[in-house]
Amino acid sequence: MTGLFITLEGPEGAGKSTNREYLAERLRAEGIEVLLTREPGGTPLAERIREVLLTPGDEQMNPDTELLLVFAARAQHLAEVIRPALARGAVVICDRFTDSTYAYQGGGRGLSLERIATLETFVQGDLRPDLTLVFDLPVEVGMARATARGRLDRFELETRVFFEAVRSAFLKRAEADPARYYLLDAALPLTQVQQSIDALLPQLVERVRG
Ligand code: T5A
Repeated sequence: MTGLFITLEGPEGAGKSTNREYLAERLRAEGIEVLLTREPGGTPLAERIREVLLTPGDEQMNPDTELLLVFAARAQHLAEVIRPALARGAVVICDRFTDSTYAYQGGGRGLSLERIATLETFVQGDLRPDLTLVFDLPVEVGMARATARGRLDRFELETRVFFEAVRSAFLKRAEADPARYYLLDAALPLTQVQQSIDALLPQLVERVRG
């Protein structure tokens, strides 16, 4: 068996958290070791950085500070959790990873993609996800789901223009590399979204078993 690194991406309220559990259960049912984690976060220290990133505050966070915090949390997460799990042959399912940085800090905040790429290589070396599921849906549908859930975090308080830019950035990345990205229509009812995930399972199991 070899490790497999799967990331789940998409705008707010797209169903990543709901479906990460579903995908993990389906793989575990095949006898595969699955490590389920998320970003920002995934270790106690990285979860503390997550709090800083998501909690609205009086002081406006500088976009460069935001970018560096995201990668600081990622460095910790990779060292403590992701790399060890991949090394022992587990499937790692990570709810958000560096595609979110390209979408939110790049697309949403307008930071330089070259600068993000430099940090990506600095923090990750040549590690990239093997497969990325992009849960795509119209901004208003995702925001309605997030709002229905209760209090909004610092990102969820952003404007519609910001979220349209985030969504386009995800779509652009998915279009540029169809071998790595699997695009799902997350506006469909949950059962249909999960049918699309089921369609992926045989090839995933085969890749893990080599
Ligand atoms: N961030 C993150 C960056 O800016 N840069 C980075 O590099 C990284 C890694 C993290 C924030 O950090 C930012 C992006 C984010 O703003 P988060 O909590 O991890 O925040 O991410 P969110 O997208 O905010 O998480 P959400 O919980 O809002 O979205 P999910 O996980 O996509 O959605 P989920 O599964 O919780 O579902 C939301 C609601 O919709 C329902 C669910 O039951 C739930 O109530 N739902 C559906 N309803 C109808 N039909 C379906 N198909 C449904 N699927 C789910």
